[in-house]
Amino acid sequence: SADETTILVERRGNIGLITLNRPKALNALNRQLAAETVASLRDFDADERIGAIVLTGSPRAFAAGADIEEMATVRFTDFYMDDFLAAWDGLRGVSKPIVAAVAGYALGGGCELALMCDIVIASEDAQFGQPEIKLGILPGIGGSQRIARSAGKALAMDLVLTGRNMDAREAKAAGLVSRVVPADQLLHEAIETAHVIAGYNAPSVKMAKEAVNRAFETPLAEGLRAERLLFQAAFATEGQKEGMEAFVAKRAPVFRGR
Ligand code: CO8
Repeated sequence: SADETTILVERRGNIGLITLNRPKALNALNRQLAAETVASLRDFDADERIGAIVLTGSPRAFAAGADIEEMATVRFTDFYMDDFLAAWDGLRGVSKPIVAAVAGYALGGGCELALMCDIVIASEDAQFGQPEIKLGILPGIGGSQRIARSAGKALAMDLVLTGRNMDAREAKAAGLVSRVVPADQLLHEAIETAHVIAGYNAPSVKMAKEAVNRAFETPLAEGLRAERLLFQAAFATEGQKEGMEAFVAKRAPVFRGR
């Protein structure tokens, strides 16, 4: 029912953990789940105590895509006037790193959601794919673009046109996944990764994420210029002073929130 939440939200020290929680529907991404997930991501992004966010699903499915039941009767004009995928665009405004911990199916919108995250850690049993073509549609929240940019045209066309699944190893080899780990280590690995990031100089973490994202949005010369300015800006942060002083003094740095 609409009263139940579709996600679980926890704080673990200085990281935020969001678990997609519609396991009976393999975490199909309906409107409510989109709104709740993006709202929680933005809450964590605004929370000074949080340095990184982990987004995960269930053991059987990260997410099996958009909710097909919800979409089945939608017509063009409904979609055009009330673009319910637009909620997911809010994810691009999250400036803190998001680590996706992917087990089981990451299909359609589920694959696209993983690809919107900054680091993707997959369990050995993860399955990625864009099966929309089998439903008479095509990817709608970035799959055709992000797979083409990260892995190249060959794999993007193969996945998007055939709808076939790809296992974690293939996704890793293609550059769509950062790491592959045994299923029983997935969440631990993702949380540890988020903890490592959350322990660094928060402004330089934000700058680093922005710098890498520029690679997907601009020509090289502009990306290089943006990186150089962000690099210089890092010297305006306390964390740069602390990080370098600590190195010179052979002690561990202690980074504060800003
Ligand atoms: N939407 C709604 N319900 C779903 C979905 C889904 N995408 N996927 C699974 N379910 C439901 C099933 O209907 C079933 O419900 P019930 O128990 O009530 O019958 C339950 O989850 C379990 O699923 P199965 O019984 O099918 O489990 P199997 O192990 O037999 O199969 C599969 C697992 C292969 C993953 C299968 O469920 C499947 O093919 N699912 C659909 C995958 C798919 O086509 N995804 C793409 C959807 S379209 C899309 O994502 C558009 C992207 C652009 C917008 C993105 C916005 C978020």
